[in-house]
Amino acid sequence: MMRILFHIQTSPFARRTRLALAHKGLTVELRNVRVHPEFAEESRRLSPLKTTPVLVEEDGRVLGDSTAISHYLDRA
Ligand SMILES: N[C@@H](CCC(=O)N[C@@H](CS)C(=O)NCC(=O)O)C(=O)O
Repeated sequence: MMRILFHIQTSPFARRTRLALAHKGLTVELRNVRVHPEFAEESRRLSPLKTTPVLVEEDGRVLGDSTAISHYLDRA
């Protein structure tokens, strides 16, 4: 399974996560929740925070909050 990022193109929180992933050379499938309502639903189902960005790791682990995602990527 590929790493997935549920995001909004213009959100600074999402941009921060996209930059962190790019900085680490990690590839990700981007799912824009504004363009595709079904992605918004899926993202809300996956994360209790109900905000974007939401990162789904290759092992299925779900991470929310751009700060927490950055810390996780730094450790991983
Ligand atoms: N602390 C969160 C904030 C994220 C956030 O507020 N995202 C907005 C979009 S820019 C959102 O999902 N809002 C939808 C909502 O609050 O229901 C983070 O850093 O990821």
